[in-house]
Amino acid sequence: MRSLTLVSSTLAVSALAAVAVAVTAAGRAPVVERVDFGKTITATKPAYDARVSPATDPTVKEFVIPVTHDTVEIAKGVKYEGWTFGGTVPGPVIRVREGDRVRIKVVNKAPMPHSIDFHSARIPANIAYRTINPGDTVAFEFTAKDPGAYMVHCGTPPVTMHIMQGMYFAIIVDPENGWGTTADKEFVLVQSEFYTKKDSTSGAVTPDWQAAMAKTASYVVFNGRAGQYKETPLKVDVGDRVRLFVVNAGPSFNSDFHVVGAVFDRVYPDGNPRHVLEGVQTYMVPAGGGAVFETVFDKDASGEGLYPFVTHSFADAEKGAVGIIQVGTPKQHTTMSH
Ligand SMILES: [Cu+2]
Repeated sequence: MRSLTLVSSTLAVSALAAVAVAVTAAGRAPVVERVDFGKTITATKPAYDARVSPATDPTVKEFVIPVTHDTVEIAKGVKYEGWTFGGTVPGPVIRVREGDRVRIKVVNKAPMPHSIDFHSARIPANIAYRTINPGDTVAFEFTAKDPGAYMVHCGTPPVTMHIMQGMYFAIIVDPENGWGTTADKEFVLVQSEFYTKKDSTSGAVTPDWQAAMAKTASYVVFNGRAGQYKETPLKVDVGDRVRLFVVNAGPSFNSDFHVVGAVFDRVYPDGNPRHVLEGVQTYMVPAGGGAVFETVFDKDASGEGLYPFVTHSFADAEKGAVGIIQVGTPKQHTTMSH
């Protein structure tokens, strides 16, 4: 009887609490959006989906991010045992607005310790970015105070290894008052390097630590796979203003980002509109940095056609850091120089 009373009291308290929440929700309380990246998986076939949706209205955004060890394809037909956020390399894109409260919960489903480091957060690193043991979780929150295109990565030593294994993704913080222009198409491109060797007996492609320390990359890629956007171009229409969020995960190279046949009418270093540059051919994104690039594929200028995007450090482009923006439906596909 006594325990029954206790249960009833608890239920009563719960009911009151539920009402309180309902009243608050009807007032000015922010609506909370929750995304579980264990369930919402970024498409990687035929290519990592580089398109990015606008930020949603809720001012509190919660993200659950599983850490897993998964097989990924880093070049055509090259399978690799990667370490991931959300099962893909890069991990999922997070997009919020300046001023949003961002709640992060990372669940380590991998067999070894990992961690997470948000470049967009101002937060004590020893608490938020602490080691997460297998089966453990870490949860923290921050207010996205600084607009930009940021890197997120695992910071567990040796960090070079955790990044070259695939543990990174982009977070976009939209400026409170928007970007000042209206983009017709928006894409995220994360540049990174893989350092690999082939096991002589099994034939498996495995990490090459010596190559990583010597900075002799096997592949330099956009969005986790060498050359994928040559086969599956980013498609836009004639007249479109295109906004590219470029994040460079490294672990060690710069990205000298350039679009062949276009000039950027705006570049925002770090993705902050207060930094605006105008009329830019190539802009360097450092390892661990990001930038926002805009150009318009005008009818009487850079209209219908194919426009390769590259790192203009061309030895790196040769290793896979090249893709194509297809504007309209051009007839000729085979005679480009890049
Ligand atoms: Cu890690």
